[in-house]
Amino acid sequence: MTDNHLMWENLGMDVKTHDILCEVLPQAFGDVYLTQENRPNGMDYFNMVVGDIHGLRPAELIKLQEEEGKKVVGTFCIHVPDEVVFAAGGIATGLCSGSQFWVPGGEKVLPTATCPLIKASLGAHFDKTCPFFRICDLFVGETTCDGKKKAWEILSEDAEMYIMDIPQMKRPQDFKKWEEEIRNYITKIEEITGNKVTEESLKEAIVISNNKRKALQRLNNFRKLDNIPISGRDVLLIHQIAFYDDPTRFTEMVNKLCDELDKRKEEEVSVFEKGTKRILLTGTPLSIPNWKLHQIIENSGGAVICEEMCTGIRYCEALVDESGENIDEMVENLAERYLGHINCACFTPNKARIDDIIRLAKEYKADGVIDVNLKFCNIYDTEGYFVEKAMAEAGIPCIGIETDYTDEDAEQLKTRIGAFIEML
Ligand code: BJ8
Repeated sequence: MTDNHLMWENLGMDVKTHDILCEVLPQAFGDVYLTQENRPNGMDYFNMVVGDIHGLRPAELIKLQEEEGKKVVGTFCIHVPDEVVFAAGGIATGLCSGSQFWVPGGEKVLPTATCPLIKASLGAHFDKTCPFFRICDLFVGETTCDGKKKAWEILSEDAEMYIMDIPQMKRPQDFKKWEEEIRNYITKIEEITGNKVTEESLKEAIVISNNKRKALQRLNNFRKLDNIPISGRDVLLIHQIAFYDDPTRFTEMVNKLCDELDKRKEEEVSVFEKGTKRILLTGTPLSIPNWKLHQIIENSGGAVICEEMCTGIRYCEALVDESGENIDEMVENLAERYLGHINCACFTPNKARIDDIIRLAKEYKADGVIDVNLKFCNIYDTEGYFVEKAMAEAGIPCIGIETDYTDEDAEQLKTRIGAFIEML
């Protein structure tokens, strides 16, 4: 592996502190991933990406900034349409952070009773221990939950931020408002990149993003089989990398993996023993490198077969209608997909999410559902009431769990999840 220290120094990172993260991450990855048997060869690419996650892609982004004048836009939520950035010749990258390593840094500026995802994201920025935060030319926040809304104000003291005001309902006037927000976002991105979003470029960006979604959905479809040819944790990793990688290359690599899985399907290869219980996860996102639950579930006699999460189905299932002929129609189609088809708990009411969980549990033949809540996320925690009620009515076994990024509750989770799986 190349030594990235010079690049990190040039980015103004706290290299010494960051070295501590570099020491623990390979061990964690090895424990969760490399201990698995019979992994598809197509995982090699994703292993490589994550093995040098703070080196490879950051170096590529810096090169594109320096040699081609490209702008990098960092986002924190799947409601923000990447297509706009791509259409203006920019690069979009996810910034949500999934490690406890960054949480204490976030707690220096945020209340302790804030969800770990927000604390880790701000910690990664203010501690200067994540190259992606250093590289971005603009951060784009959104008004989904209260924690994020207020965190953006703090982040904006130290970085250029643009906020998209996401409606909290899905009435016709809310779609109109979201269209307006997307139009304003186009203007902002044009200003930052110095490039115009044209009919051609937006159309092309919609196709590129849809192709990525289709590849991910092709991958997810293998998890509906009785013989599941890939583990849940591998699919989670791919979903997490989707937020960072070049979209066209990523799509190609996912499709290549799927070609291999097609062969496994024919040969009825499964990475799980017969009788392994099929678990659907729903709830708050699992940002990289948050692999804790998948590891516990899959080491306790379960297989994760679907994530009704933003690091899962919510990210890839719905496509943007490609038939838009002009910018107005395309913006309307983007609004329809990015507001209408993402069922985040920030909406009221949010019955479509409950319907999705029931539908997905059937499609993926789930034996049980685990409703996951990141500690201090009020909206998903509260919605857990409806999730548990609906699962009981539908006769689908379900438990709710709350966790954070530490390993302190690992033993307790193993006991609870183990008992749940045994009962299925
Ligand atoms: S669309 S889930 S990515 S907002 S877990 S920060 S909600 S307190 S991450 Fe999210 Fe967009 Fe919704 Fe998805 Fe707040 Fe809850 Fe934390 Fe959350």
